[in-house]
Amino acid sequence: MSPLLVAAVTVGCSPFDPDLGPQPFFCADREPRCPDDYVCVERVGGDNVCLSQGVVADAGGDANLQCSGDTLEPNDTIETATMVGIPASSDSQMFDGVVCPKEDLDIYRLAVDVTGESVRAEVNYDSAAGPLVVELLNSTGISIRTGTPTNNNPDKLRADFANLAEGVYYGRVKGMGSLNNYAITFVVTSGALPP
Ligand SMILES: [Ca+2]
Ligand SMILES: [Ca+2]
Repeated sequence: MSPLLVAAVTVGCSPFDPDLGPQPFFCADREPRCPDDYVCVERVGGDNVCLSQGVVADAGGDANLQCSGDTLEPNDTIETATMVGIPASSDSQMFDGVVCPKEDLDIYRLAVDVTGESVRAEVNYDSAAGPLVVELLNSTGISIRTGTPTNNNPDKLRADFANLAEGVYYGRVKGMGSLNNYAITFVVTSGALPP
């Protein structure tokens, strides 16, 4: 085999090259909606496409591109927080979120109805696309717990707080300078938090 042919085969078949190119392609219906290093965005006209993070980051002033794959926006402040309404039939509620743009904050409001209940905010995501931080905040927006990897799994972060006083609390998700999709599940229970 000639050296030229070896080089061509090596480049063409590398399993370690995640670059799928800059052309948009449709997002999946479920998480993860896009491959690593791509983010799902809504285009004017209404379809949702995966774009490379580099393209999205460079498109801040482009009116044709919105970070609106996250239908929960705006939720960047405790005043505009996404409401968590845990159904009576269940102790938990899940949301699909997107950190986009990089400075995005996603804040969720939940209530502890009875002193002594325990709360969990669990984020599942692909940490390889960029780390996320999940926190529980008190009623004034002060962080009272930061999520940590669960069972050494960096893609599953949990912020647990047992025996909280009755009142309003918030969950907050933010990135560390990158865009990412995630799923967040809130648990409010009078019993023990599930393992
Ligand atoms: Ca968001
Ligand atoms: Ca937000």
